[in-house]
Amino acid sequence: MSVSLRDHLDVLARHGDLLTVDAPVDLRYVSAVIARSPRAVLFNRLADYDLRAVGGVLSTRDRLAWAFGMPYPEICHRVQKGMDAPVEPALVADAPVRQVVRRGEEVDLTVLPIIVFNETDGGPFISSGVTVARDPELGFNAGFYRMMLRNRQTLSIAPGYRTSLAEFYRRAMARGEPLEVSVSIGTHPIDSMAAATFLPLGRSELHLAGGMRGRPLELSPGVTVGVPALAHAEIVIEGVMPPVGWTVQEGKFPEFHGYVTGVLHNPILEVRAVTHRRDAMLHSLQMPMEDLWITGPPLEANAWQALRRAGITARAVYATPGGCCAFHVVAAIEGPPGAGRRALESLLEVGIVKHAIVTDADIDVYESEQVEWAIATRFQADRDLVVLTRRPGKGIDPSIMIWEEGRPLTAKIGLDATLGADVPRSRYERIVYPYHHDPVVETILRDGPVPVPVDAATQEGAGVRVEAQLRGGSRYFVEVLRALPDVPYRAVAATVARLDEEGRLDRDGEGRLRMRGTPEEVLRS
Ligand SMILES: Cc1cc2nc3c(=O)[nH]c(=O)nc-3n(C[C@H](O)[C@H](O)[C@H](O)COP(=O)(O)O)c2cc1C
Ligand SMILES: [Mn+2]
Repeated sequence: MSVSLRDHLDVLARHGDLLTVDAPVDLRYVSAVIARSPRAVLFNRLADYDLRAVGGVLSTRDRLAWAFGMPYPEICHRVQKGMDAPVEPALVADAPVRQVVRRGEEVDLTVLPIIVFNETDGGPFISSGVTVARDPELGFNAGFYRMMLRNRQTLSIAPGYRTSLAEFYRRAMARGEPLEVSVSIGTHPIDSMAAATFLPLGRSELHLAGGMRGRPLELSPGVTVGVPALAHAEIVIEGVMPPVGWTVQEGKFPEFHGYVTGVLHNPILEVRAVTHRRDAMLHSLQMPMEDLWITGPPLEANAWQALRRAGITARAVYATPGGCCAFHVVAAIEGPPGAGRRALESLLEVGIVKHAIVTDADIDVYESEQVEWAIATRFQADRDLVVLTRRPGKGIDPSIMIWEEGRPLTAKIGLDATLGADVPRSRYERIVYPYHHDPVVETILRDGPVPVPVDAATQEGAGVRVEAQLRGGSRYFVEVLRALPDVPYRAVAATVARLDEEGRLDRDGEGRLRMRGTPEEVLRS
């Protein structure tokens, strides 16, 4: 079973999706190389640094699918499984991440290859740290919170105000105590996804990771703090957040929504120890692409749950990358007329979803052009649009202009692109190309020998046989062709043309061909 980032790199290498750079690279180029590389990148040597760097390991849907060993759309069900059946983590001795231990005055963060990601960053940033904390009443918590390098033994950390970590910190401050944390850098994508999952206060992402794997997440006891770290991480930073609050300037930094956020005030993290594998690599987790695919499936899991609670049968749910895998969700549903609106109302309550779309089950929600097509052809704005105003929003959404009592307010919309109950289904006849799945078509595409009806005798009898077909009842042109596989197309077309010229051809209300009746029959009908 894959437990480490290295295991994941092996998987990427097997898929030809890892570029290994052995020449020494200056850290200033690492961000751009990761951004421009079509593959994940492992920098085996860095000029002036002993440790290695790696990036892009989470940048595509495929990379996540390979990490989980399942198609991407199924990952959300694995998250759900972890939520339903969490597994207690296990402490292990002699974790690889403790091969090198520096504590106290030996700590020097500047030996770590921490990169600058973006032109206007406030400094070098650690973006890939899974921060573990413990609260006496609430237990463990784990999440990602970016950290900016300040000096040899100090980082700042960005817990926001509404995360569980922010609440743990406020509680520690109320006790007048520092909050101890461990920061595990370079984790397996399953553990990273667990840490990126929003769980209610008091529920532990470490237990979620165990539940997602069906076996305990292995932790290593802290060497200077009372909180453990992920045993199979590359690097662990231990430290405390002194009980002084959000006091230091921090940022700017690129955010998950694809923009650079401004300078904030954030807490300090005083570092007590750094431990790492002997040949450790620092994961330069690049925003936004490496953030998206670990935040989508947890959101999709919550969306499935919300739809189930609303009594809706869903076929597929996708948090789309264009919607930052957070603001947009598309669901293909089955259900009675009216289910679309109910589905939208549920989806717009999930996470920070702002725009939701529901389609019928025949739409592939992973193909944005199909979703757009459903909107183009099944949606009427005055009938199928749900608009909500003044809902709780996400503070860093740059479009939000309304704040009330310090809370950002957002508008939301839902688009019901399912077939309207009152619209005739006959308007939605799908195009089917004749002989689409016929083996002959394959043969033509392969440029192999194709059977052609050429028998002169059958051609001679063709007119009679086509007429017999049309006398047998109404037939689409293609139905006549299919009934007479040995008759050349041109003979069928010529017969139909002749019958038309002779005034003997008729058409029914569906456009099928038939023979015109005798004058008596016509009068009777
Ligand atoms: C790569 C990555 C970086 C993140 N950086 C931050 C951050 O700097 N500050 C923040 O508040 N949330 C950040 N998040 C989101 C939190 O990790 C996420 O909201 C998590 O659910 C919070 O967990 P908590 O409520 O248990 O503290 C980040 C998520 C990812 C995947
Ligand atoms: Mn949490």
